[in-house]
Amino acid sequence: MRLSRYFLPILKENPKEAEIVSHRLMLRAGMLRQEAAGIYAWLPLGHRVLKKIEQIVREEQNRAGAIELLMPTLQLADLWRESGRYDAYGPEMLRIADRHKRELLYGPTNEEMITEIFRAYVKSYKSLPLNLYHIQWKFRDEQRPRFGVMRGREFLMKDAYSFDVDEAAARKSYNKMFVAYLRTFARMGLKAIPMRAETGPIGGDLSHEFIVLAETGESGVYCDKDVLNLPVPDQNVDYDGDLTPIIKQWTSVYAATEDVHEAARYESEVPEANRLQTRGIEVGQIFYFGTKYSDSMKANVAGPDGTDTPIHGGSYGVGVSRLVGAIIEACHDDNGIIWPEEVAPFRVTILNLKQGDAATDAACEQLYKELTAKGVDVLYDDTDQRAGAKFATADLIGIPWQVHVGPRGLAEGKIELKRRSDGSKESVALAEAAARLAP
Ligand code: 5CA
Repeated sequence: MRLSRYFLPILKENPKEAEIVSHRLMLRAGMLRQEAAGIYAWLPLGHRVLKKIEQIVREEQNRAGAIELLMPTLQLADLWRESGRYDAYGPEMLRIADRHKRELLYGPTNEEMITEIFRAYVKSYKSLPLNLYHIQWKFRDEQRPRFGVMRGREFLMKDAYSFDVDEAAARKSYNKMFVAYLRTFARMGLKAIPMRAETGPIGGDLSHEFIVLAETGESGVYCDKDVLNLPVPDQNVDYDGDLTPIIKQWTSVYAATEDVHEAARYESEVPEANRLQTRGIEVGQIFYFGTKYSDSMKANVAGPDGTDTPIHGGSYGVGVSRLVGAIIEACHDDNGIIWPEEVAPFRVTILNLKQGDAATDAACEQLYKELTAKGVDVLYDDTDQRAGAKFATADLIGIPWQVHVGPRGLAEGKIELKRRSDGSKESVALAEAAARLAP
């Protein structure tokens, strides 16, 4: 992509309305535009990151055996009357009427709809286990939307729903999602800690929130520092095998949100030097809620003995749009964002330090073409800005690799390679640059 033809509306000034660094940097880097309180347009740079995150979530859901579908954003109120949640959900639910005065709502979550789909088709325990997910926009009319994408009203969520014949099988499905979440967040360069949590309006009695520690986070948390160093399973983890050793390892170390924190247990289990009381960002939450929805909505299957039994369910959410903010909170410095490679909007940015100089232009063009041919995502800064401004923009938008191309280096056939994460610089022969930068 040539920056001269791209749409990257960088802000020079710090936007006043942004209270936390991720919101400030998203606005300054031209990733996001607020259209109404808690409702945002994703500008091209932000959209690229959102899609990268979405794809990692998708790959790890698929690896764990979940199956993707897509449900609509609008749902019938009557469906929610069946579960009893139409009234229970309260003012957070955006209620809408169509031209025939039928009551609709913009879905805040999809337990009811997926249960309706399930019961229409699945009649026997032989079709289980089943885990269906989608990645779709949600709406929650939060009383105080704030911190940009962190607490929006419209936000992108991955939500998965598992169906099992009994509690033991349902716990296996829960464990699969638990492991998939460990992998998902680690791939994005995040340390997300599973913590025991309250179930809230989703219901049930077993739940974990996955929390990225950050002072700006909205959740108060208590944990044993040892939990920060536990190993994340690699991609060869066998989802059909016994996952309980992994779950035991992660859940035997104290980690709880303030809602379910037990002070006495904390003090007896966690040595004083290991106690960590801090705040964090909830990037995902998983629930096992048994027969809560299958009882009320009559989602039964014929069990092995032929009798009708309500299925045992769980639901599993990831805050896809919130993750963009969470990653920036974890990965930035005074100059801007530092994207982990897996979620970066581009892998490489070429800075032409003397636009209009024939040799510099030619070298940049050559490198741009070579990298593009290798399938590398490149942003080529071919604008007529000064070198200093180009450096500042590149640092702000956080692309992992910067290639500085100017007449001084080129006189010796060299370019400068800068790694955004640690600022290290290296002089590399122009002819070798493309090979170095291909993944
Ligand atoms: N049905 C369940 C699981 S699918 C559910 O809705 N869970 S949830 O309420 O915990 O939401 C899932 C994830 O969505 C949260 O962990 C959080 O990361 C994200 N999320 C929730 N509310 C917001 C919001 N207002 N803005 C941005 N992300 C949000």
